[in-house]
Amino acid sequence: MSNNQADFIIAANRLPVDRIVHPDGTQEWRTSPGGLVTAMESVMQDRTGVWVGWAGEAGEAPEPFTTEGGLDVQPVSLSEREFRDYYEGFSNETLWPIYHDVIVEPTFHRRWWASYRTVNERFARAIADVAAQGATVWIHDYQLQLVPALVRELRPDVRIGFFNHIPFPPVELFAQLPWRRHLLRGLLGADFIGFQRSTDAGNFIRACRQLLGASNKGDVVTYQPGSEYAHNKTAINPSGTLAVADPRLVRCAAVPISVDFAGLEALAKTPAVKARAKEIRTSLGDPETVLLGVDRLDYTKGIRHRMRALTELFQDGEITTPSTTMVQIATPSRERVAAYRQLRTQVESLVGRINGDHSGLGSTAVHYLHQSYPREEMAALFLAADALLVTPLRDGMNLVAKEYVACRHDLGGALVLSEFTGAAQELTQAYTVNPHDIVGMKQNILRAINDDPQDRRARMRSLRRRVRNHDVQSWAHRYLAALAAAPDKPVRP
Ligand code: GDG
Repeated sequence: MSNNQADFIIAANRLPVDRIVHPDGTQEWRTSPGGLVTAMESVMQDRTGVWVGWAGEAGEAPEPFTTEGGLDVQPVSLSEREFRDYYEGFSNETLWPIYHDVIVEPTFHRRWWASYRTVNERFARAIADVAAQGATVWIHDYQLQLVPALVRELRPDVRIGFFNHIPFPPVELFAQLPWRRHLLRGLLGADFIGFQRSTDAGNFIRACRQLLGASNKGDVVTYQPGSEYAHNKTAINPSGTLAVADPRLVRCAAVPISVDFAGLEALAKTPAVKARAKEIRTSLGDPETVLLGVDRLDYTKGIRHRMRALTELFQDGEITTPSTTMVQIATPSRERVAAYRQLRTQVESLVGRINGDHSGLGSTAVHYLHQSYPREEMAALFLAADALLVTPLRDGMNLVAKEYVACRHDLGGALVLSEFTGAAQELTQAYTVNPHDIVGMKQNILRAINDDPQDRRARMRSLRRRVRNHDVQSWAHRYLAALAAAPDKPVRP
């Protein structure tokens, strides 16, 4: 893609491609399948689109290229040091814990913040370089919160949307961030900011009111850049001036993300996946009940709480091997971050204890797999499981819950779902749990297993209806319609 030609730009920390090096030394870039890619394909049809992001390898960025799937990508470079400071540091050790209810303590380093700013500036320049006059720019997630305002400065002609995939925290937690106002001002460069839940949008609006002196009418925030310095004598204006620019209107609303329902359903209906699901049950010893957990190994996902409930269910004799077994897929994640290494040790010690106490020869209580699998295998696991346990302490949405529902074309299975996920707002027919309430969680796991099959099927039917009618394609269309209609024009007082 040459300069200034794209009328639709997606910017996300990571490009949806992986470099594959073949044994003969040749290499190719393979598009990693995922909901976001499918959604983008469905909205890119009549547009000249380009995806701006990091290609996944530190050092110099590869030249822009087109994948074999026809996706134009514009790689942005990250040095090894930037990967540590901007990505592992500021994004994952500062922002991630603050945005997830401070489940672990956040770490603040000025060096990390400086790197976050530098990388956000680089993304903004890359976007400004490829954008055609009047283009639409859609920026994704917490790693790029300064990009909307930076792009607006470089290219006031483009329309800018931002979507936050993770929760937006209550202002009491957000206010801990030494750079809280910079982040808000960065986001307010957008015309439309989408969140997973209306609570997230509300939290953001409250933060803008309290920390920037912005006002709002419903979901539209009016912000006058520079005005907070006039009102708040303690805030330092970095430019040293009191210049107040035109007020901006920014709409902030919930547009919950979803999954490719039709694609997943079709995958789960293939003979190969159905046969594999049977094979999985056989290899588990044909138990009556298979429980399943699928998570990135992240402290937000509530894996420890789930294992505690499971321990007690085995201890109470409510479930026993070999008739019940649990499969826990824990996909490796952020392994250089200390909190993730600690979590791995804790989860593995809990699993080891359950298995030591409750497994027998040839009958394992918990099959724990610290690996990632192809999507066909995931679909087969979903089909094989009598109940999926999704128990995060906080989760923006949780796509795994929706993927499970999309795969259960047989109306089998049951979903146990934490009320602290975005998905719980929509999937009200799930067995809802508070993961901090071990007693309640145990009761609901048992209900999910033992309820009348008719009731379970009715619940699954209703869950499927919801996800079918609100799939990832409709999410992308809804988002872009809201962005196109956003009240971006500056209002003269
Ligand atoms: C963030 C927010 C929000 C996992 N292991 C394997 C695998 N996966 C896939 C799942 C699912 C995705 O990864 C994980 O998505 P989640 O939504 O569950 O969680 P996060 O990674 O934390 O995502 C979250 C999401 O963004 C989207 O907005 O919902 O709240 O935290 O698609 O299936 N896929 C394959 N093999 C694995 O081993 N193929």
